[in-house]
Amino acid sequence: MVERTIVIVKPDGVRRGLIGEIISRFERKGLKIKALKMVRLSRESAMKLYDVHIGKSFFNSLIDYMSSSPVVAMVLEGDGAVNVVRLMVGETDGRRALPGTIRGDYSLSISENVVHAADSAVRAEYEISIIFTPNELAE
Ligand code: FUP
Repeated sequence: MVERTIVIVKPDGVRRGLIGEIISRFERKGLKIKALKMVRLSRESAMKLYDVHIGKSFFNSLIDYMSSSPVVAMVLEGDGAVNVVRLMVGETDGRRALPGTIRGDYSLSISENVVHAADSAVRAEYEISIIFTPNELAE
């Protein structure tokens, strides 16, 4: 089923010059880029994005980090896009993520793990609406 999902190149990925590498992987896989932008997330947007983690020990540092410098957000479309992208991103902890995945190849950290990707189609639509305006998503 054709789905869309959202990927965010996190502040560490942008700072380390990995934007092009990450976009290339998704393009080579055959996913279509439907929207793309660089933006510095407000604390409010970061909190909405990670609302499922409110109250956890790492929540405040996660919000500080995600709003610390620009990120690159993109909407990707393709057959089974949500799951395909999660597989390409790898496990949360870069030390456990398999080689060949983005986190497995570029991260040694659980907090600075290069990319975010939505974990369901419903969640993807919610997260897309936090970052992109309807106009930016127009065909
Ligand atoms: P993921 O869906 O793989 O991005 O992982 P989670 O939703 O579990 O976590 C979201 C983000 O919270 C991680 F990318 C980094 C941060 N986090 C921590 O800093 N420490 C933790 O123990 C778990 C998550």
